Amino acid sequence: MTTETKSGKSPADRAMDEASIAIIEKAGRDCVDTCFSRMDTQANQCTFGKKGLCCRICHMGPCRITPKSPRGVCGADADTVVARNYLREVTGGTAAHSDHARHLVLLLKNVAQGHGGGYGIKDEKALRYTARLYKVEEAGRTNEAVALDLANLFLGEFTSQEDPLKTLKLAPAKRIGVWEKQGIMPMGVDRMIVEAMHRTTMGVDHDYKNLLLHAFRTSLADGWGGARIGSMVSDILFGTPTPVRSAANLGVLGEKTVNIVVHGHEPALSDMLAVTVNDPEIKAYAKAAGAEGVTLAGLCCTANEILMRHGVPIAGNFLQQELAIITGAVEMMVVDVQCCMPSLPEVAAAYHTEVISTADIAKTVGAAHMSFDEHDGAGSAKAILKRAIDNFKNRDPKKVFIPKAKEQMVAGFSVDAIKYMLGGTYRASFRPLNDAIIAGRIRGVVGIVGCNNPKSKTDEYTNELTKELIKQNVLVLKTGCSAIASGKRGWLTPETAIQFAGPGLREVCEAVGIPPILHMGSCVDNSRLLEATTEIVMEGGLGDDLSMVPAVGVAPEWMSEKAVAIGCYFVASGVDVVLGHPFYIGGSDNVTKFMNEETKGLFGGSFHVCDTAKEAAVRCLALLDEKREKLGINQKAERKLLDMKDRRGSNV
Ligand code: SF4
Ligand code: MSK
Repeated sequence: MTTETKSGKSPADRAMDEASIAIIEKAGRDCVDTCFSRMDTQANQCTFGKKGLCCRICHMGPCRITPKSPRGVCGADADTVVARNYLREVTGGTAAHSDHARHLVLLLKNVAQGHGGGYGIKDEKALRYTARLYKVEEAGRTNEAVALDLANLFLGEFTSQEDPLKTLKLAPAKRIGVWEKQGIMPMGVDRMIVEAMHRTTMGVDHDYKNLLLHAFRTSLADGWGGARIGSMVSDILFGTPTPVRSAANLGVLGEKTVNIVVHGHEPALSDMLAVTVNDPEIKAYAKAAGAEGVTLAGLCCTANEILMRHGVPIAGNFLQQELAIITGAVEMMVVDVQCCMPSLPEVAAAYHTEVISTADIAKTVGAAHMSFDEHDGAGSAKAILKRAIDNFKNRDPKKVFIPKAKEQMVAGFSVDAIKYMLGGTYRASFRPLNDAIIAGRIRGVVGIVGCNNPKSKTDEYTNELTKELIKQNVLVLKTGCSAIASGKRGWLTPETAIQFAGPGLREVCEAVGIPPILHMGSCVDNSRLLEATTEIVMEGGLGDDLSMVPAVGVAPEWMSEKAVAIGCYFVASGVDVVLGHPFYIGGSDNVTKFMNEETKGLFGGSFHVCDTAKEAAVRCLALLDEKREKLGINQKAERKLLDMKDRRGSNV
């Protein structure tokens, strides 16, 4: 039984977009529970949990820290308990991104050894460029030989016990110096994760600062390790994204086609589905089943991966996963890993939708499991597509309502693509962007990333902040569900958002033909934001470290442990991060002070919590202006020709 009205909130209070509002209303009529109604039944969420003050690390507890009982049974105080809980969150997020990346590295190794099961090296240029970054010999060698060396090197990034990650060397030299000085150079990803779990078990690390420094070290193993490797290997295997037109929101589902929605994060299966869906055999199979064809659409970051490489349309972001099923028009939802709600089979039971899990590490009660065999990717993809087509006959037209909402969008702005857009084939570089920032036409760059969360109105904060920032001549880079929020709003085409952009930003965007809001990928691709900031440093004229660039990160409506890890690696990289709601650290003043103030002195960036989009916009602009002031470019300057010394600006 639905509880949509228990909190007194109407569907229009839950989401910004008409499609979501209409389907939340339909959920009420169909008596189907969603995360929105369950948010109401969870109304009084645990205040100890929110403050990070509940410890269940050993079985003398669980202990709750209060003014009357300021220490757990073992003697742990609020600082220790809060810091330990926090480090475990960062570890969870790092593990998620990194396991995703490891999976792709193993696929690359299989491809290199000749048993790639239909996968191959799609982007030779990316392979050879990446090999050169890591000083892997590539000239005169076959793609397979280079790929094997690279895959083995990447596997070493997970297992290295004593040596720091090689991927850290992709950062500016000055930043590496900061990490060395603060003692947070991470060794192998796996070692960092194991060490974090060891440190936080009962009776080990009790010093909150020591615990938090390891949180930053672990997060670097994510952003400058697992996540960065994940993006690089994806580009090699599936192609480096280039701008591509597509559409977003539930209106992408077809009335007369078989609708298959892929959801999760890993691109291996979804990429194969995106290719196989065009196989004449599948098209004929769909026709024979009485459908006009097959519509493949995506949700969350799996969506972003195949959107950027194949132009596959987006059905929605995180909070629309249940809503897609409630349209009654989805034959199959294929899930892999991360952000897939365990409620999906229960929602699907009210319709004809089949939920299919595909990763052996991620099963859900009520979902059918079709283990994805990477050694026969095309075969697995075909079996999944045919099963979905077989289900078309079970669609009940009386239960179907597909909202019209569908906005056009352009995505696929990898760092390479941005360079090309800015400078053209022969002069691809970030120079025009740096010059525009120096001249004040662009005030700075803000990366808006992360999820949505039923605690607040879906996409509202993200979209309001985005609009305000582009008005103020800030170039906005986006990933994950936040990027999809802009797509659903219709703001990801060069023609649309430009009408809100300030004059300087508009001039630059019109000159190079880019939108003022750039969709840069999935949540693993937040590493692309660090890559872009590094390119700005290397181009010269805006300081010799990431902390000097007028750049800020924002996670407005975040919900995942992965967002906690991402925030940490941005701050450890010297980039200030604005959060739309705080971490679970409010139970310790010392931890809060460390995270929100002391990190600035250690890394050059810190966390800021802003409850509203308006407040966040003001804070972002102040942070950008502070950086501009330090660089001496806060006055609108005449265009300055830079000499070679200026241009180098970096020790990379
Ligand atoms: Fe309680 Fe200490 Fe055990 Fe935590 S580790 S549950 S604070 S006794
Ligand atoms: S999917 S981590 S809800 S961005 Fe990457 Fe979206 Fe957040 Fe999942």
